[in-house]
Amino acid sequence: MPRPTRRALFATFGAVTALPCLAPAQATAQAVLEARAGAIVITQPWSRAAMRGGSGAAFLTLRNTGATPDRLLGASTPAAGRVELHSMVRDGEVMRMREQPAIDLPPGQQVVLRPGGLHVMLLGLTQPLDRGATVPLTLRFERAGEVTVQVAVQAAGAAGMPAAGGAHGHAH
Ligand SMILES: [Cu+2]
Repeated sequence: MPRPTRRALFATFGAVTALPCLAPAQATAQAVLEARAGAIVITQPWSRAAMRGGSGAAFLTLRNTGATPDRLLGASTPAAGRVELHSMVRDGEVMRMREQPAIDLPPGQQVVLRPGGLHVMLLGLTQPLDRGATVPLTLRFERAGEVTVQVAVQAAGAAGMPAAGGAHGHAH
């Protein structure tokens, strides 16, 4: 386990001050949310509506703007009893979720967590994920420390965040 360093703590404070103001929960939840932890830029965290007691998944884009590799080690939220990092792997004809110990973030690269791929699994929801609401999700990075982002809950079948301005909402 990496020990917390002064650098990581500093990164955490930097990230907190960079958090955007929270929009009212009934707003469209489509604002482009961006947060930063050290060299890691997190954009557009989103999820799908889900019932209390069930499970859900959070999706987001992670960009390592630094020159050093980092890793997403885990996450937590008051909205779920347990949070895991998952990937999807093919098992014969079906895709199955598999827990990942970490998600690698190579320097200068972007990693997209999305439906059908890597995701943050929210198990045992302690509250419903209501469309239009936001839920806090604290991400823990090996180097960059911790940052809390606001996950925008979309419709149950949503494929992604609505595009800013609505011009590119649905690609066919
Ligand atoms: Cu999963």
